[in-house]
Amino acid sequence: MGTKPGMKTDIDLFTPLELGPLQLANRIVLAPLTRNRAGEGNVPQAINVEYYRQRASGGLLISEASQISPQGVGYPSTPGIHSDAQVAGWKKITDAVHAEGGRIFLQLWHVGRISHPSLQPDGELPVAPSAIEPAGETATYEGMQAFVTPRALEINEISPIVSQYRQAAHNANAAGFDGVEIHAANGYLIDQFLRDGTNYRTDEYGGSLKNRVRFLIEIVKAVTAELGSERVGVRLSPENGFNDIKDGQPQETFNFIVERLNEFKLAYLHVVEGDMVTGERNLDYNQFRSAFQGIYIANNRYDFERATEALKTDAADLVSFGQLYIANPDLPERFAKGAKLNVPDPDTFYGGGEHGYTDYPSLEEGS
Ligand code: 8OZ
Repeated sequence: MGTKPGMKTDIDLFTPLELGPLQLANRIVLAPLTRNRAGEGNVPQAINVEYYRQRASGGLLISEASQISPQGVGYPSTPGIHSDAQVAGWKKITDAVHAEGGRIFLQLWHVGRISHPSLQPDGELPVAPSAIEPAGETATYEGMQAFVTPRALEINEISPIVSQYRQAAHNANAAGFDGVEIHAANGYLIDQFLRDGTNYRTDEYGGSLKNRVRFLIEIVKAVTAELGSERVGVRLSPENGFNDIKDGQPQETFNFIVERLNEFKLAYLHVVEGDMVTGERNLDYNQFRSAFQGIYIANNRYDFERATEALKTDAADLVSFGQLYIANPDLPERFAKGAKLNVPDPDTFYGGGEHGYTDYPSLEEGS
């Protein structure tokens, strides 16, 4: 039987995997998904507990993006991990997931310029590496509003934000999470530092690639010092244009970033492959996959067939699912049985209550 070198014919989505100290039951990951259903004070509430509990049979769950500080907020009803009430709210979620035998990481988030004064403390301007306005509009409590020009961070404001990432990781641990994922993707604050299209700084955080990566590396150092590197993952999106992010040389930029991340023995690298909105895919993701010396999670529009293929061709170790997991709380069981999938309803992705959130039927309940 002519199997190609590098093929992993014995591996599929149901092969367990060791992720640092954790034994994952399968290779199916719940992608981090903003659902805008946090309670008052951006505190996780009862329906959020039910949502994660329903999805606990995935090998690993990654929480929706969660703000490290009030300044990190960019959308209505998104949870944080900076207040005691938020930590207590998350603890109920991690307890529920663990009671089902699941594993869960928290995604650490600061949106940078992808915010609006109406969402910021004291109505202040959002902050960014440079004062460059994103094109388009953003969701606020008062409906869609135009983005504003952010305020460029002063150099002495950067290390306090790095410390907030560390404190947030500390809080995630107190909330019972198995680890954290640093959200360095999708055009938010860290990504704004990484890209030449949003970072015009002339100090040590801008200009050369080495300088643009400095903010991410300082955060990785701080967070791994807090939790141990085997409990920390990083998410990148090398060619995603979401949130008006641009880079002149994404393959080179991200090859360099991946090499820098090898200095830490991270739990994993999580990559949004291609563009989130259009699905277009032009970069060579095998370069990132093979350069990274650790577990690689592939994401963006995978289905059962493509995910299985990715594992068998050694293009990934784990695959995360977004829309399919929104609509199918028992996605691993459905994949295992080759069962029909519920169809996701985009109208209920962002905001609302139980409908489109916790009321997608399991196989047992029938559709
Ligand atoms: C879609 C809508 C709002 C936020 C991301 C946190 O892209 C998000 C997000 C996605 O990472």
